Amino acid sequence: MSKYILPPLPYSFGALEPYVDALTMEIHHDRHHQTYIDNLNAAIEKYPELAKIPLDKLLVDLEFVPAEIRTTIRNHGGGTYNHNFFWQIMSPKGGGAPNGPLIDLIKQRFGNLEIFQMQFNNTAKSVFGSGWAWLVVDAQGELQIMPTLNQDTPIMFNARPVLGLDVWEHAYYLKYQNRRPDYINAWWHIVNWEQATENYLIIKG
Ligand code: MN3
Repeated sequence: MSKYILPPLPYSFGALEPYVDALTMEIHHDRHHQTYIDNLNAAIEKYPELAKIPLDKLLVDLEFVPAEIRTTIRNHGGGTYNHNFFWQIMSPKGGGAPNGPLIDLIKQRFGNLEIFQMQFNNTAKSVFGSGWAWLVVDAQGELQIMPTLNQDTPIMFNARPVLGLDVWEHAYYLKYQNRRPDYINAWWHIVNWEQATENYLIIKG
């Protein structure tokens, strides 16, 4: 039996329309995410002792992963981890502004929500090629905006994700083609701030 399985989407493929279209969601979830999981499972099957180690630990301690599968764990384990996170951070009931402690901290750190979103958008637009933009809590406990390349994940850099946006072309190309900025702007309409706040509270313990 495979160790990792594709988690079901918490909403239908079309639920995030018109901001993310149903066909993109179906291909992104059922094919791209599934492929990361399949390749992760294939690597783990070669080294069954790794099956006992949680995925986040494997990614944080990549240097202890056998060299033969290290790149596969980094890319496909990272892809598995990032997409598990990504589906949760969107919702058909999303958008607007966060409540509670997260909005206060965003204001403290960035000035206001609009400035934060502008800086986040700039980071997301600036990722060259494939990658992600993140709002994280860094090792000092501060909110930071950071990019990652390919399927690298903030936990590999001692940061924990609150919010993350996939800017691989597979996430937007069918609807937006080369217009990544339009996809980024649209995405704020479906951001699940409740989940982001929960992520923050879990990190803060
Ligand atoms: Mn993706």
